[in-house]
Amino acid sequence: MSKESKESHAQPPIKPTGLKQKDLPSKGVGLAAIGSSLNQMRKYMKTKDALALSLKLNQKDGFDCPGCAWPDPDDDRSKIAEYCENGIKAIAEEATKKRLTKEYFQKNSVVDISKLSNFHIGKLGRLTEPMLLREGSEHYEEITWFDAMEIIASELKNLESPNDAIFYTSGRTSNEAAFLYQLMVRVFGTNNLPDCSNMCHESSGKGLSETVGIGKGSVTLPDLHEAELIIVMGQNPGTNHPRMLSALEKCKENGGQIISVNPLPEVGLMNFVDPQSPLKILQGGTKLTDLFLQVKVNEDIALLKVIMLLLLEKEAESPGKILDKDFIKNKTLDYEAFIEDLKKHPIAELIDRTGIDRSKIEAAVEMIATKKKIIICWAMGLTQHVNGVDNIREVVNLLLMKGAIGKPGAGTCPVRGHSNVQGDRTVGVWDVAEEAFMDRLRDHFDFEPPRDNGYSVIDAIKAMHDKPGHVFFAMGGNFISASPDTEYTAKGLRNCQLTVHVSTKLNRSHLVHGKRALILPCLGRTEKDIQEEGEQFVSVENSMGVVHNSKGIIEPCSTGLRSESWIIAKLAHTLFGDENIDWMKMVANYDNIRDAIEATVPGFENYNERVREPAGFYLPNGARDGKFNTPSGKAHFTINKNHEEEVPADHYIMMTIRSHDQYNTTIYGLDDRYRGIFNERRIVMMNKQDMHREGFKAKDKVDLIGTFKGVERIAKQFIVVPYDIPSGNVATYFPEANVLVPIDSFARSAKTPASKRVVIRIKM
Ligand SMILES: Nc1nc2c(c(=O)[nH]1)N[C@H]1C(S)=C(S)[C@@H](COP(=O)(O)OP(=O)(O)OC[C@H]3O[C@@H](n4cnc5c(=O)[nH]c(N)nc54)[C@H](O)[C@@H]3O)O[C@H]1N2
Ligand SMILES: Nc1nc2c(c(=O)[nH]1)N[C@H]1C(S)=C(S)[C@@H](COP(=O)(O)OP(=O)(O)OC[C@H]3O[C@@H](n4cnc5c(=O)[nH]c(N)nc54)[C@H](O)[C@@H]3O)O[C@H]1N2
Ligand SMILES: [Mo]
Repeated sequence: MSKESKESHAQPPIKPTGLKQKDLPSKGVGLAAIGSSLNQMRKYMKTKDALALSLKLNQKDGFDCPGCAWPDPDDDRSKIAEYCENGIKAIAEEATKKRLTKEYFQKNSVVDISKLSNFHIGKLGRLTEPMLLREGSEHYEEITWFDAMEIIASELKNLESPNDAIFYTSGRTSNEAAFLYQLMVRVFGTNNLPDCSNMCHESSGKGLSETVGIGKGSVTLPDLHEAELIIVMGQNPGTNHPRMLSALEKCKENGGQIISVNPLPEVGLMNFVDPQSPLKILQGGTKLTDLFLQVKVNEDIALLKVIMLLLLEKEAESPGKILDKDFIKNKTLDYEAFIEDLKKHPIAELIDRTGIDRSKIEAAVEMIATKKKIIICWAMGLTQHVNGVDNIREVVNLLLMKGAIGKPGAGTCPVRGHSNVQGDRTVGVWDVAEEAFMDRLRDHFDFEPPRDNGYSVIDAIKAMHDKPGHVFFAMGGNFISASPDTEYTAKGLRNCQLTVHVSTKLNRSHLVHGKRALILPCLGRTEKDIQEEGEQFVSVENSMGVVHNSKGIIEPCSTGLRSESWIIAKLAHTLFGDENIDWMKMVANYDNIRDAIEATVPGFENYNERVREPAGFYLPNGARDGKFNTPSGKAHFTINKNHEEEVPADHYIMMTIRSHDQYNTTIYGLDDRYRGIFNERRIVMMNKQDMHREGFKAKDKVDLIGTFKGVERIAKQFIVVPYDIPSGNVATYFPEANVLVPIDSFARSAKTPASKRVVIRIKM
């Protein structure tokens, strides 16, 4: 074996690109953002497509942005689209004019391609035809759809047990494709349905279901507009959910206030210039954050406990004025036990842990004490911790004390990531075999679904790592780069008998493959989808539980593409024929799939009719209406603990975050404009005092070494960037630093990888 082929090629290669650091900009969005997105469109798209798409983005008769899951306004939408810089980048990435054809694969071996950066791989263009990597071959080659289906079906049938197959889903898949997919998987006989949600908001789903009886957020967009106070925790909306800034701005215009809780002063969240308002651009924009609490990484529980203790003190001073005692009495359980535990925590110790001045926390308490309509928004900064579920339950405790859930302007707001990650779960993509849903599938389709829980992402990786011979099938996504512990996961994928990816673009997961590998190119959101009974639309669910339609408008980039739904139906047909289920009829007209969803998933009554309403429809949400669907019928106070693992001397807590120019593992560009970091991704943001203590200068090259449970993991050659980050904490970008996220470090009970708290030391 050559030296080269021993390398795993699973990590992005180390190629310095020339870091430049500038001062932080004073505000987010505005003209620079418009410039940046026009640039992307001009560079990568055909003008005709760019124009057509930008006019239909997030419009009622248009297509759903493949970027984030932020909702569209129910009524008036601005015309140049519900505009967003990063939405435009997502579209430019998908609707690129570049094509990646079989000739490229003939010229370049898998190892050659894996030496390119993720940025470069993404820029190769759209996949155009199914490709096969034969056993022992170094090049992908063209294959027909028919032969591809035969290979997958025969490998699946050869498995000893259906549980040796793993079916991953990323969150761009439509409701229709997701439903058909989970149905095929369950007819095949397994619940091995890991999804990107396992790495994302699983902690939210778990924490919320236990406490308020629904695993989704409770608020709507109008609630944000009318809230008196919004607390944004562990989220960077300026980059990841830019349209959320308009909602925050509306809240401020209506007299609301905003507190943000984050180890970093995220510029987009501090000040905002609405790109749709020329007047506001001239005026310099809106100050969004009223109070910034610069919490140390993973000390949110300590902060919330101080806030709740200080609220108790205030309530004692003015009984009945601060807490909602009626709500607590009538709608909740376990308040006394919760308070008893809370009072055991010494305030001074908690404050010390947070790293925040007492006066600032008191200012926050003052704001919270006097408000009734409070919303707490959060994202990965809270969920990706060993105590991720505890974080969410602690957020709920605070809202329950204030009676701030189940009424207008108040509630929980986990801000989802992928544009249909919430919908995929709603229609059954879940490793958990929920009894009622399995019963409904059985009754409607006349088969016996498997009743054991399947693998989540962590379980799936371990199973592939420990035992050769699995079939790994991915509906979208980039498993090798998104998963924790890159080298460990790579061994798992390489152990597989067959790896299959349904994808729009080439990514590293196609290059870290099983004995055989297939790439199946599919239509993106932006493209027309024509099936036997004519042109189809799909539907998606946004972060606030609104289901609406999305219809592609440009011509598919190649005649070799198929829709995700067609690919699943064809595979299911190849596997099972059409004895119980007429798969090809289901996919001939997506109304048939929606009818099946209506018959098996609660909340989808008259689906086909309501999904054609211009703004879609809201799914039922008990917590929103103040009805808690827990076994007791009440909301639960809970006792939550932080993760108490010691940080050894001279070690740091590292969070892995997104830059402004990426969509998860897709790298749009090399800049992180709002953080003043340009032209380099392999960087580590460090507090200046820590740098001084270590003897590091700006731009020094260091190695990052994880030491979890005595096992060393190394990420080489990161460039030191002095940054406004709490001492003891550092930040790197995902996926470059994923190699350091230990496979065994994940949220208790939710198994979300703890990618926001990785203990490392730093060596020059
Ligand atoms: N343009 C763009 N949009 C996206 C994505 C993208 O990659 N690019 N990804 C999509 C997806 S799948 C998701 S899940 C979302 C992710 O959206 P975010 O969760 O906003 O993304 P991250 O970059 O992971 O940011 C986490 C934030 O939490 C902070 N943080 C880290 N640790 C802690 C902590 O312990 N406590 C607190 N309070 N804060 C902490 C970080 O400083 C950072 O500001 O965005 C979605 N939208
Ligand atoms: N260290 C660290 N790791 C993380 C995170 C973190 O914050 N830190 N975040 C985690 C989170 S929140 C998430 S959600 C996961 C994301 O994990 P994934 O969802 O697996 O990753 P993506 O990068 O979003 O997937 C991008 C690929 O999807 C394919 N694709 C794009 N559009 C479509 C489409 O319409 N159909 C199909 N079939 N394919 C398409 C393209 O081939 C593209 O290369 O990563 C997780 N990993
Ligand atoms: Mo996510």
